[in-house]
Amino acid sequence: MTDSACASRIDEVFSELEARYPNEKDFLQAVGEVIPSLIPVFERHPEFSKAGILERIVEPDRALQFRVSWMDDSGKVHVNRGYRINFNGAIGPYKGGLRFHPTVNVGILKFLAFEQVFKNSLTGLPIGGGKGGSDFDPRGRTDAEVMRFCQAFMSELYRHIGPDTDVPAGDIGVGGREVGYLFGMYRKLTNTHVGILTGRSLECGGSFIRPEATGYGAVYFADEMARAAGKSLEGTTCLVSGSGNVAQYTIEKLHDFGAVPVTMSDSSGWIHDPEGIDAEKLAWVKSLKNTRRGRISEFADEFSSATYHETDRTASSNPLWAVKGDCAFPSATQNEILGPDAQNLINTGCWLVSEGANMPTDPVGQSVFREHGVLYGPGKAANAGGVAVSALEMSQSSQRLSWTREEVDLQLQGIMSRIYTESAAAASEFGFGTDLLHGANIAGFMKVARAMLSQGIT
Ligand code: NDP
Ligand code: 2IT
Repeated sequence: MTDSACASRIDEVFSELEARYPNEKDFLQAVGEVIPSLIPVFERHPEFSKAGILERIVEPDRALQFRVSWMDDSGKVHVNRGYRINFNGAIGPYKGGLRFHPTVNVGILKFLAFEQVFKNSLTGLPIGGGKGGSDFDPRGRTDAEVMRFCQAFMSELYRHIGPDTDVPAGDIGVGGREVGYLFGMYRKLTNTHVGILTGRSLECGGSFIRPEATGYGAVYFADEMARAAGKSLEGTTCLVSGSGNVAQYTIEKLHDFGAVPVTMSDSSGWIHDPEGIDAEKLAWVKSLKNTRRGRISEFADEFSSATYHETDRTASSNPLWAVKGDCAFPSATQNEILGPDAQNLINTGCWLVSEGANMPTDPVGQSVFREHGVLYGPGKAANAGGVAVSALEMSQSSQRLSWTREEVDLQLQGIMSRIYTESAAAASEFGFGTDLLHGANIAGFMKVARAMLSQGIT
């Protein structure tokens, strides 16, 4: 195929996907972000086109949907939808989190699972890509209700997962508590104690540093980007969104680098503390969010240096991203930095963005960052630390050994550094300069494409 024929075939595959899945906007956005990066790759590798790699890599290996029936504390019966998407298993068992959030649907999980394929490949570890979850909303539910829901969810999922088949973990709405209940039910149903879920507690065979890994990794990745540009995180003012797992450990690691985080958020609003969210305030947030399960608005009642602002969902921009800062760590959810937000970040002098969340910046926002030369770490690279340590947890489970905290943290640092180097090298090799978005897409793609090629048409 000529170069232009190759580019038009790639466009055609995307148009067919748009026509087939018009309602899966987030999935189409995720694929649309990857497609431009692949054009020079397919031009150089006609064998990929011949083997239909693109046509195959955009369709999940399989997608499972099931009913989850459970009873609340008052005896009322509820029905939720449960899902597990096995997107691509060419390089290892399917691996990826479970999201419990009312917005969950097939399109959102396909976007997350598709991202996960590239991210997992980037870690250099043998893990395929998957994602799952439910439209169950844990907010406002008692521990007993969450436990019954998790048990009902696992009473179907257990048939489809296994340490060499598919290994779920946490994501939004699924943390240590949920993983514990899910694991307990799996063990009860199968009478096996194996690594079928990562993010388990240490007592249940989990790994040191897994809870910290995504946030720590996003900061290690930011440090790589800053150092390569002759800059440093030390003394920087950092904007963080979210107040869950990823946001909390991003803030914890920023302290180690001498940076000053000044914002956090939840789905209701955000806080700004110009004096900095220090270790004491962070410990208070952990207790608020992980134990008392309260709202971030309470931060401003507790600490007089902070102000609270409700989020206006109808507004075209989120004022959190207009706070003056050097670095941004979006750590809540997808599409939380839109074009106007990216412009606000530029206007206030932000020079680095490291994405803890999955796909937090929309395509317009990404082009604003590109135009202004912002050091931009896309989610599939910057937040890969979480799943990387999940893969290390799988290794420890198989060995029936537990590595030390220091050992796992050192491996995490090495992995984040390699992801940076390989993404930067791929960008440069394929003519994208220093653009890490293209670089991460290409570096993640190559290993999966080669594995698919070697396995024949399956
Ligand atoms: P948590 O459930 O621990 O925290 C999520 C945070 O984001 C909460 O503060 C939540 O607020 C907020 N949030 C969720 N949905 C929305 C929304 N629609 N609008 C505004 N705020 C929202 O999840 P995690 O910290 O684990 O996940 C955060 C992001 O990081 C997600 O994009 C996830 O996919 C990604 N990620 C997570 C990894 C992990 O290891 N956990 C690994 C890699 C990426 P509220 O409490 O009000 O719901
Ligand atoms: O998006 C992600 O990488 C995760 N939610 C973590 C997946 C995992 O298997 O640890």
